[in-house]
Amino acid sequence: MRIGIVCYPTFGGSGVVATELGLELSKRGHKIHFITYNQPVRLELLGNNVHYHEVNVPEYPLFHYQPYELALSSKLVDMVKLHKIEILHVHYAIPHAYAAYMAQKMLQEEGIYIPFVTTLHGTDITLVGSHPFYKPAVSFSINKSNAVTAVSESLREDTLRLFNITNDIKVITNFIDLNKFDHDFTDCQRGMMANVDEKIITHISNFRPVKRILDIIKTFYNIQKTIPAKLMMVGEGPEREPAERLCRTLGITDKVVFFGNSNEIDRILCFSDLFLLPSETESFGLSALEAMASGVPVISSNTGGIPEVNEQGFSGFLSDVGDVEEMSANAIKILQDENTLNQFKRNAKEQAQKFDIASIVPQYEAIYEETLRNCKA
Ligand code: GMT
Repeated sequence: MRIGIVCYPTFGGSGVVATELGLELSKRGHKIHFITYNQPVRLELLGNNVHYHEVNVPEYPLFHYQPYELALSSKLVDMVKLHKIEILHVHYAIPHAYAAYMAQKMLQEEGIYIPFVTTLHGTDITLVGSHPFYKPAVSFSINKSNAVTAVSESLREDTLRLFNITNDIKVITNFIDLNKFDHDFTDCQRGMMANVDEKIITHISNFRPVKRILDIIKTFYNIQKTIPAKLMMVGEGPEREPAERLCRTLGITDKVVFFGNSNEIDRILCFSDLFLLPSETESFGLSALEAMASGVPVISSNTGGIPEVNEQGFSGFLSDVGDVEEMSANAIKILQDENTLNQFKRNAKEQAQKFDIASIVPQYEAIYEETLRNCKA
C-alpha cells in the first residue's frame, strides 16, 4: 500500500509511535510518506520505501496565527496526487484529522477519493481536545474519519464520554520493537553514571505539568534517604526549571542529572534500575513500555491507560496520583534487595512482550485494508 502518515514530529509518544509504525510498515513492503513540518525525531532511515515531505507555512505578517492546517491540507492534496497515496493515517485528531478531512474534500472535487484513519493518542482528547474551544472540531474530525483507533481502552472510553461520537473506535495499543531493547544488563556502562553501590532511577518525558515532575523529585528524595541512588531526568519542558530548583532546596543536586532531550533512550534505559511515571493523566505511557522492554520496572500513577501497561505487583507498582509516600515505599520495596529487583526486571521484560510490534502492526494493516475495501464498495 502507499500510505501517508501525518504526525507531530517532536519528542513525544505520538510522534514516536507514528514513526516506528511507518518504519515497520516500510519493512513489510509498504511505501510510506511522512508528511509533517519537521523530520520526525526517530526517523533516521529514509530510503526506497520511506519518504519525508515537509510542510512549510510561509510567514505572513498580516496573520496573527500562521495557518498550519491550511498548509497541511494543501500539502496532503499535492502529495496524494504526486505519489498516488492510497490512504492517510493521521495521528491526533487536531489538527491532523481536521486537515485530512479538508484534503479529502478538495480531492473529491477532482474525482479522487482518499480515505483517512485517525489514531487518538491522548492529549488531543483528555487535555486539549476537550476544551470547549476545540470540542466541536474534534468531534467532527473523529466522526468524519473513515476509521478511528485509540491507543488504549481507557482512551477509547474517555473519548466516548467526552465527545459526541457516532463512529466506531477500535483499540490498537501502542507497541515496542523488542529487538531494539534487547540488552544484557551487565553491558551498559552504568559505571559512567553511578557508583557500584548506587541504584539508577530514570524518568523520560517532555516535562509538561501533566507529568508531575516535582513528584518525581520528591519520590527520589525519599528513596535516596534509604538506598544510595542517582536520578536521571531525560527531556526538556516547562517543569525542568522548577524541578532543578526543588533539587537545590532539598540538597540533592549532586545526585540528579538533567540530560535534556536525548536520542539515546535505549542506552539510558539499559543502565536504569527503576522508572518513575507519576503522571496526572496518561492515555498509555509509552515511556513506561520502553522502560519495561529494557527490563526496567515501573513505579507509576494508576491513571488513564497506565494500568493496561504496568501490572500491579508484577512489572512494578501503581499508586493514586500524588501519593508520593506510597510511590517511595514501593520503589524501596523493589530496590532493597537484588533478588527482588532482578525478579521485577525479568517481569517487566515479560510484560513488555505483550506489546510486541510484530503482533500490533498487522492490526493497522488490517484497518487500512478494511477501510480501502469499504471505500471501494
Ligand atoms: O504526553 C506525552 O508525552 C506526549 C503525548 C503525545 O501526544 O505525543 O503522549 C500521548 O501519546 C502517547 C503515545 O500514544 C502516549 O503514550 C501518552 O500516554 C500520551 N500522553 C498523555 O496522554 C498525557
